[in-house]
Amino acid sequence: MQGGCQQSLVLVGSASLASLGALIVYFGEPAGYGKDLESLLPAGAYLPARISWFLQELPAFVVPAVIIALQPGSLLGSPGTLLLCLFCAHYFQRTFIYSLLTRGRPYPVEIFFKSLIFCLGNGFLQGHHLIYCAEYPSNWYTDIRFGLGVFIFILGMVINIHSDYIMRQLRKPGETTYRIPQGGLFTYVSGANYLGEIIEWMGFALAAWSLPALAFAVFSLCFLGLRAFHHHRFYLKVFKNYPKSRKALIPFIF
Ligand code: NDX
Repeated sequence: MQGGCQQSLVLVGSASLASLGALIVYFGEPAGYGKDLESLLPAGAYLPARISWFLQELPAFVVPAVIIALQPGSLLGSPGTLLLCLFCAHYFQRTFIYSLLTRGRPYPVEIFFKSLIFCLGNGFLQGHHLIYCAEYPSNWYTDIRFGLGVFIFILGMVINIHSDYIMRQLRKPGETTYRIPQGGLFTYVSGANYLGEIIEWMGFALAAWSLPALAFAVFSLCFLGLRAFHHHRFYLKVFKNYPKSRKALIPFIF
């Protein structure tokens, strides 16, 4: 195994530890941005949400895009390249559309730096592994795992973007108040945007059939699943008229 690929596996190990860390650290206390500022009020400086989200998510787009641009010509058109293009499409949207439209509250600088490092590491891990380590059989494009995984990825992305759009419409520019989200998958769950994102990375892991993709999907499930749970609790506490049948993350179940 090449040295770079061994490093990839070390990073996968770190990502798995981060998932475990997220479960332990955030089980009782939320992550410390957005709604969670309300309960934690961390000391320190803040950045405008748009600047923070743009800069922190940018490496997750740029690093894989550079890896694609520098890859050996023989890999053009390979499943790994196509999958990495999907990854870049997600982060293009998150960096250049979501971030620049967000109406979120100021973002703690400390969380900004942690997120920046996370996005840099994850962008490198997924990019390097898909281009230089992953090996796919010649019929991977017709394999059920690839087709179904890409379909699930796109479905999740549509749910995520639509749900983020619904959230954004709850505020006028400059407002920071919280309202009850309505419509789309919010009819069933408080964390509709998170559900979409989790579905996305599960689909990606299926299509990529790789440990780094699986590690990121598990991380997203732990981090966003807990966040959905905390937000659900927040809504129930703040809004007495919050829909009783709405669940935290999984419609009709949890
Ligand atoms: N950024 C992913 N952990 C994270 C930032 C925090 O993209 O060290 C993971 C990401 C990072 C985290 C990132 C990784 C782990 C870190 C963590 C910080 C510490 C942690 C580094 C990188 C760490 C260990 C130790 C384990 C390693 O004012 P406001 O901001 O609340 O406004 C919100 C608004 N809104 C409402 N407006 C009106 N009425 C309401 N009721 C409203 N409710 C919300 O909507 C926002 O402007 C907007 C969305 O808010 P919210 O809270 O629903 O979503 P948010 O959490 O901000 O995520 C936004 C999108 C969403 O689509 C989500 O799926 C995606 O980003 N996301 C977010 C986090 C991580 C992630 C995806 C992933 O893991 N794939």
